[in-house]
Amino acid sequence: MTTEAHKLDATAKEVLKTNDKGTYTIPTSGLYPYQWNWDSAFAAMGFAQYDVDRAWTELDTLISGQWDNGMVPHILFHTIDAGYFPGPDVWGGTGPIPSSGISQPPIAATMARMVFDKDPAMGARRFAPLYDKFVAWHQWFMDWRLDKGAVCITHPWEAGRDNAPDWDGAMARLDPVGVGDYTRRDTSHVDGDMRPTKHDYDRYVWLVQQGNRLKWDEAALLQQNPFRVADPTMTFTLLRAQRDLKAMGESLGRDTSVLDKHIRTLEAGAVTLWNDALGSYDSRDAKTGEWANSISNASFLCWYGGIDEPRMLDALELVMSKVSYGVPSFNPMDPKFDSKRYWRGPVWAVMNMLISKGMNEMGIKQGEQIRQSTVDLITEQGFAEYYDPCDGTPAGGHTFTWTAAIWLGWASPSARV
Ligand code: 9WN
Repeated sequence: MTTEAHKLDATAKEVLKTNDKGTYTIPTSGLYPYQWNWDSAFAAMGFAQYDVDRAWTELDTLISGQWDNGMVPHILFHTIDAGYFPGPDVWGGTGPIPSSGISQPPIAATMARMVFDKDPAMGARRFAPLYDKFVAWHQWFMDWRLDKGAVCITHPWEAGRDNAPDWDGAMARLDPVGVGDYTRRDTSHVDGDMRPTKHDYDRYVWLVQQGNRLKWDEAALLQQNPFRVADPTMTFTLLRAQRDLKAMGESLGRDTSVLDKHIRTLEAGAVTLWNDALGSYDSRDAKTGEWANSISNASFLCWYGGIDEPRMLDALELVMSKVSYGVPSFNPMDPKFDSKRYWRGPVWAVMNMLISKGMNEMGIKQGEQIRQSTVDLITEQGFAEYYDPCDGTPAGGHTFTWTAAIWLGWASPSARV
């Protein structure tokens, strides 16, 4: 391993240490001062490179926020911080810990399996009490979020790809009447040009207010929430998570037959996200049936979900050929592409890992190209939240947990031994 890689390993551990609150990790101070669901799962995978026990603690804390209906929230507000909006009072979450009222891409079972494999004896002991809780969380998606077997989001934040063009149609149809005045905090931490617009925020906040008003009753939300989009992020990550949960369940000697059924349902759901005219997996508005016509980085999660779709290789080659650092979060040939604005163009190390991991497992050589691009970005630009895919400029928050975790657990040469 090179001296530079050694140094980056040390810096990445420092980033995790800086953001470590003892039993959970924040994404970065200031901009995101709480525990986020998928960020935490990535953090566990990073910790597992040098402290497997701490990795399990991260997952324990995440699952300790689980609601009675099985949902594991996207944010846990452990201690109140006025620097983030919307906080727990706006959300009105009904779980054991103040929280948001929606979930996030369910990658935690997959990350738990990576942690499990680091020390199978400890894994069996630490995961045994979590197994049923993961089954219940995944069941909540199956009960409340399916459309033709594909997994829907009920708020753009649920997919973790907040302002992706995938939701533009559904967002335009929302009328955020009565949203009232509010003060954004995100734009006091980072440049507003790198963040979602006011048009988006009015609708994000309105959807939160609506959920709070309905006490996050999923049956009522199913009737009344005008936003419901079936999305490749959720569908492929849940499909993958069910497979990993099944593998861990089997090693614990549990009956996993219900997971087999879910896997079949989700595989059929994934087929309904294929947009033939676009030649790509796409998001579909569950209210109108309309395609988003979006080739996003989530479209390339098919391999991670266990589905080999050779036509996605053509799409990948095309988008990669238009940028210096892949994988861009949105098609660079589309007029809506914006290289600096969050999920409308920038490249994200976390998505790269999921895409590449899936490809590598299927023996698809382009997966290594994506890993190398991620190594270059982190080596040249450090541990940013995301990067401009055209010139690599770091964007959003800095000293970022998930990028450090991706380095330690996947991109670094030390992760490969
Ligand atoms: C809202 C923490 C989170 C990530 C999301 C990312 C961003 C939050 C925000 O930050 O979303 O959940 O306030 O912008 O889009 O994927 O989990 O890093």
